[in-house]
This record gives sequence, C-alpha cells and structure tokens, in this order.
Amino acid sequence: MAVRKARPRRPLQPKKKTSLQCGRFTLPLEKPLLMGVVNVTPDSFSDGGRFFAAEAAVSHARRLAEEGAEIIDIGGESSRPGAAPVSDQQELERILPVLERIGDLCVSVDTRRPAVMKAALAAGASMINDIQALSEPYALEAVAGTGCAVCLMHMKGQPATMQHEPRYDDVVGEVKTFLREAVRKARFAGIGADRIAIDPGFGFGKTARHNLEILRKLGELRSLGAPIVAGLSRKSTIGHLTGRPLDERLAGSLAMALLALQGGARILRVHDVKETKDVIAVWQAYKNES
Ligand code: 7PJ
Repeated sequence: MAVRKARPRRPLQPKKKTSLQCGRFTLPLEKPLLMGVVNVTPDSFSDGGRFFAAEAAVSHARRLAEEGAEIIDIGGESSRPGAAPVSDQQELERILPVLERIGDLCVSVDTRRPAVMKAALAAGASMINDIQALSEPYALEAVAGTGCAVCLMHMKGQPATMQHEPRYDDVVGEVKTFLREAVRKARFAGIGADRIAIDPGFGFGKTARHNLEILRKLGELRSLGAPIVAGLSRKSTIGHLTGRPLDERLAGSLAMALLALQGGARILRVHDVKETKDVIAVWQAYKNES
C-alpha cells in the first residue's frame, strides 16, 4: 500500500495584505468595501432625478460617506434602456460641480467617455468606473498615467438594447474570458494590478437567470486576481424575484449583498449604505474575520 509522504512544512506566512490604490487613497481589502451610488442624472435608473441638483447630490454623497461608504460613485449618464444620450459636455456639467465639492472623499466616476475621465481625474476623482471596461478609444490612455483605480465591468451589447433577449452558451465563462482580457489590456497599458477591480455587470445584457448563475459562481472570477465589485442594489432581478417596485427592494438588495459577499465580492456598489454596512458586519462575524 502506498504511503503518502507528509508534505514538508512551510513556515507560517502572514496573510498577504492587499489593498486597492485609488489615487491618494489606499483602501484595504481585508474587509469588504462599500461604494455608495449617487446619480446626477435627471432620468437615472433609481433616484428618478431627485439628485439632479448638484446641491442635493453633494449632501447625498456626504450622507453616504458618513454612513460608511469608502467610495462614492457618481454618474452623469443614465445606462437605463431608452435613456437620452448625453454629450461629453452635458455629462461634465452634471458631475464637475459635485466632484469639486466632495474632493475630500474617495470619488469614483461612472463614465465611458475618455474626455470625461480626463476632466474628472483632473478635478480630483480617485477612480473610474467604466461599464464598458475602458474599451472606448483612448480610454486606457486617459487613466493609465494617473494613479486612479479602475473598475472594469462586463456588459453584453449597449445599454439601449442589451436587455433584448441576451443569450450566452456559458455566461460565467464568457464574462470571465472578457474580464481576463480587459485586465490584460489594462495591465499592458500600464495600470498596476493594485489599481484594478473587476465587475461581472449584473443586469447589463443579462436576464435574471444569467444574473443568478453569475451570483452562484461568482467565486470563479477570483482567480483573475482582482477584487470583485458587485452591483445588485435595487436591480430588476430583485423586482423579478419579489414583484417589488424600485423603492421596495431594500430587503431583496440586502439578501443579494450577503450572497455576493459569500461568493467572494470585495466591493459592494449600493444605494443603501447604512443597511448594507450591517450586512457586512454580520457576514464578517460569521466568517470570524472581524
Ligand atoms: C453598475 C454600475 C454595476 C458598476 C450601474 C444601477 C445601474 N457600475 N453602474 N457595476 N450599475 N461597476 O445603478 O442600478 O453593477 S448603473
């Protein structure tokens, strides 16, 4: 009978400390992070334009930061199907007045446009959150030479039509291949590994079934070596599962947040920061990491 040899013992190594470099902010990744959503669009997906006024957006951002959001994500272009397209100029007119007044916070700008990225970074943004993973010409160049973090997200198709019968042979495989390639391109452009986060893009060219499959197998993205961002807050999959309208999806969103954490998400993009903070506290205790 074959006897298995004992493996040579390795000296105990301290757990590798990882962090996300967001401009002048170094965000430790030992504990999950919260990215609080502040929409600055008149027709945004879930705030219905309530925060269009810069004043309101600024106070909303401040409140989310006080509630525990480490990152504030501001967006000036709605990705809702059918939303009116905006020009670079309009997008900047929406976000710059907000950005200028919350420069002390770690601000992420949700944009696909290189010109907006450049202006936002010059105005103090610390992260670029791009739903099309820096695929626009000159997007990589716009961010590479800066110290900002990037969130590379998977989307199938374009916002206007992406929810029209999206199909995949293997949704998780396809998302993973896309993100691996996006990370490779970003690294090749000179973006350090400690500046890159990835996001499967829940709801972006995906049905509720696709989203649930990704959620179930989220851990498969871990091997890409970048922290995983999950944006499930108030999304239509929750509406589909619970029958609830946008303003009644808090409980569903919190359930999704917990599942995302359990699947390996390290950054949660949410509208309800205070409540999601409690989910993280419970999960941390369960994982015995707190
Ligand atoms: C996401 C996003 C997301 C990232 C939006 C909404 C729709 N950025 N921007 N991930 N969703 N990284 O807020 O529900 O899931 S816009």
